Amino acid sequence: MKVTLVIAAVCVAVSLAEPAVSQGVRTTTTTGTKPGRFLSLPNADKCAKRPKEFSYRGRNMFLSSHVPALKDKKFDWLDGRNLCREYCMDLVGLETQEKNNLIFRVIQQNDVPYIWTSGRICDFNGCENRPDLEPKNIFGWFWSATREKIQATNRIPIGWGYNPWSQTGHKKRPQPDNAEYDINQTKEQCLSVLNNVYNDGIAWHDVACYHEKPVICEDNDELLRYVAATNPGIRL
Ligand SMILES: *[C@@H]1O[C@H](CO)[C@@H](O)[C@H](O)[C@H]1NC(C)=O
Ligand SMILES: [Ca+2]
Repeated sequence: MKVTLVIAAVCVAVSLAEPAVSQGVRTTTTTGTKPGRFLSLPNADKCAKRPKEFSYRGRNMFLSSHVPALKDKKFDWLDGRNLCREYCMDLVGLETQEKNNLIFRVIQQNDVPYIWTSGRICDFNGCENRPDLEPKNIFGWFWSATREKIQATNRIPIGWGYNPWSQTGHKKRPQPDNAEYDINQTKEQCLSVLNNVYNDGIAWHDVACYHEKPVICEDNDELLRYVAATNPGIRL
């Protein structure tokens, strides 16, 4: 039971139909530094009052540093997901070039140094024996919020005019490069958008998930449906 819940919580394509809302979900092995952590459930009150700073295709979003109570706060990747999830949201997914351009614009116009997205590499229990995810650094990435696969990292995605992954980084090599692993065996399992940290403009980087960053949260259909169904009459 525990194992299937871990898969449902974090893995993309392994179990597309698993409800993410059934109960608190263990994510023990997925972030490394803090064992025994769980994915948060939505809070109906917070969902009803969630910040709606801007939207894309009907889904509300906000940048955490624009919410007064969160202004100077930063979050590791899982805490960032949980902040969003209590609002019936999740970390933003950059599924299309149009949406990516919108988020890059928000980062640029507000001079945001970096954010977490919901991107993660599928390298935990449930991701093994999946030839379609190999090699992991090219084919193993997905958006946790929707469990949708990310296209191959080493070429321009189909439907896009550029590769959003940076062509440089700590090792002066194209991302993802898992660079921190070479320093001290900490894997770079999470997807951050960095604003010109390597003189590379605004671009995607694989980064170790313990780093603390502001986040962009995005409405999560599954969590909104769950809260709507369990709170008759609620206005979301
Ligand atoms: C690994 O190295 C990075 C960069 O020097 C450092 O910030 C981090 O704390 C190190 N992690 C561990 C587990 O030693
Ligand atoms: Ca990297």
